[in-house]
Amino acid sequence: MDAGAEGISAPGRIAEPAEGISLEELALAARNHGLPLEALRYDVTPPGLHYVLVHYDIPAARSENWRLVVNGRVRTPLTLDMETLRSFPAVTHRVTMECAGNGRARLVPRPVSQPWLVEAVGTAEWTGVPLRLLLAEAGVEPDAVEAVFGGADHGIERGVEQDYRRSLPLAVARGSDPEVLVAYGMNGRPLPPQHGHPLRLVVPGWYGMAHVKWLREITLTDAPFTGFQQAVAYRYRQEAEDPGEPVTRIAPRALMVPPGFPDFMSRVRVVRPGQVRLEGRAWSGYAPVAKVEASTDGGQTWSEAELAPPDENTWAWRRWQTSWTATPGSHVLSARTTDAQGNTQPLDQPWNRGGFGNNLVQQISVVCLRK
Ligand SMILES: Nc1nc2c(c(=O)[nH]1)N[C@H]1C(S)=C(S)[C@@H](COP(=O)(O)O)O[C@H]1N2
Ligand SMILES: [Mo]
Repeated sequence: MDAGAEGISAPGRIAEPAEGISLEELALAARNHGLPLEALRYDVTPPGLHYVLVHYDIPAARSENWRLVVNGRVRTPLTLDMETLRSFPAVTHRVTMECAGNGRARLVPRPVSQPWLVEAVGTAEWTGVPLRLLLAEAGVEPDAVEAVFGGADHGIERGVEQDYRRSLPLAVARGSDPEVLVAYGMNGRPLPPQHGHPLRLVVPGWYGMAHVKWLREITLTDAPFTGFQQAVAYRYRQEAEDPGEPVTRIAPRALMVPPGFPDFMSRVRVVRPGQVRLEGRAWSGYAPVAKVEASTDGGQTWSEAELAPPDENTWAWRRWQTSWTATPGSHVLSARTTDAQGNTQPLDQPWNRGGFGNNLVQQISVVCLRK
């Protein structure tokens, strides 16, 4: 089987590197949407502006008759309704979520899939039950190695008919930092349909594919899960035959709010001469952000930006800012981040067949007017 691509559901379709965008990809892109980059200004992404990625259809789901089943290698299988889930101690975590395919549209050759530029990101306050509490309630058997999460959505992906399913190693599922949530709330409200109503998984620090929406089954297994979204899709591969490495945590990225105002068709940014405030957000799924640098000369020279002090939201993006004196002419602006483990962003594309984890430094073309 071929390396993973997201959301192409035509039977038998093979994700081959491509040049142009197909009508099928346009139809897929029309269902899903990114964060308008000006919304990087908000600590928590306002309703409707968080990116959305759905492989198949949003399933019919009503919270009144929703049940979450916990089964497999457990002492006591559970069937939990929403009221019972709400009776567990609730926690809220602010989490930045990013699609593993973010940045894919810039790859050459470009993998056939949802053509994200850099906008597949958002930050929300997720409320729910720590997964470790549900696992403790069910009593995990000593031979369990993974938890498999099943969503209620259904479709065909490259010839394979399936429900959306992903797994986590038991140590991650039971972890307390990051603490995995079975979430029923987003920004203080019930989950909206497109974000998994009434229940989803939230795995702070991990790329979006791990955060299973419309969650209805958690199965503890004594062997690693080999389903499509785990073993076929979402692997870093160079060659189709290559088993690849699993896509897991979010690689560091800084994004800048595009300064000035846009030219409608070229999307070039236009500014006036003088002081221009450059600001944005930076995050990493490995460790806290340690620094952000900005460049206003196409990446030749870099200077350190001012970074907001760390707070309790370890898995949420951090604000940064700096200032630039714009002079008439064309400029290329960039920002890049480095996390506390020393992970940073490349200046050359990290290509792989699925187009995952492309955290290439952002480049924004700006034209500064004469006055
Ligand atoms: N059940 C289910 N869960 C899913 C998906 C899906 O198609 N079905 N898409 C995944 C992917 S690839 C991403 S990037 C995130 C997107 O979450 P959001 O739409 O809430 O931003 O959900 C993940 N969870
Ligand atoms: Mo994704």
